[in-house]
Amino acid sequence: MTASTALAPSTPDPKIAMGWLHTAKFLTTAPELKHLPRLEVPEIAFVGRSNAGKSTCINTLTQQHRLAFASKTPGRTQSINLFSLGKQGVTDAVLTDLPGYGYAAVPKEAKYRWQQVMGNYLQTRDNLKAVVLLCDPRLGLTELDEILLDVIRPRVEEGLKFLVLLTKSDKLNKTDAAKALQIVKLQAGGGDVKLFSSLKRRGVEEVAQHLWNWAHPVEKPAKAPKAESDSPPDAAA
Ligand SMILES: Nc1nc2c(ncn2[C@@H]2O[C@H](COP(=O)(O)OP(=O)(O)O)[C@@H](O)[C@H]2O)c(=O)[nH]1
Ligand SMILES: [Mg+2]
Repeated sequence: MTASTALAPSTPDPKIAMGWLHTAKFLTTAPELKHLPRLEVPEIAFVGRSNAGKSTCINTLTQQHRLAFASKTPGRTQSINLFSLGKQGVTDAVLTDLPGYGYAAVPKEAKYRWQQVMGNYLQTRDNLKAVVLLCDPRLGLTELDEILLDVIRPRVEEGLKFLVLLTKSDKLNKTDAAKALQIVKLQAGGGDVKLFSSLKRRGVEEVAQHLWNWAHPVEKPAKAPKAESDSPPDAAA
């Protein structure tokens, strides 16, 4: 998978990106894709194992302690939760907190249901612009994370943005964090991977800038139409 780490030249000051994220409001919750409203604005999905730190990450990025439900009991968030973003009440993007996976105590039927819901969402949500995969660096990418990468690979090849965040990086010393980063970079096949910590606020502003850029792509100036080489000399007159 390919992705670029560098921030685009049009990247705003972190304060602008953080201010924009702070506008986040709960929009809706749904048990599966078919119950979600169809939206035109770019959508950025947060995915990962249960307990990876998704909800905490959303709360940290939006600077709202109780926006996404963060829990000490893994496996609790079983719905798709949408949060709208935008200044002056005009929604210009949506964040999605998807149900976590990989929690051992979840019964088989629930696991199967999760695969259906996630697969369906990731493969068919039209306005999905980017996926942020959260991963505990002490576990690395697990089998379920790899399955998820396989599911989104065709869309990444078509332009879906993709970023892996190694959450809770405050739990590792510098050497182990650097090692984890290298390993997951290899596992992610060249995809963009960053160390992150909600607790130590590591990587927060840079991730905010990525999110802002994904939601506000710079329109490339339209190329001037090429002169037809086989048109008669007076055709342009
Ligand atoms: N040390 C540390 N703990 C974190 C961090 N982010 C989340 N946690 C903890 O990890 C647990 C799971 O977090 P949560 O956001 O609910 O995970 P989710 O299931 O992926 O939504 C909670 O106890 C959080 O307090 C972090 O950056 N550092
Ligand atoms: Mg959660």
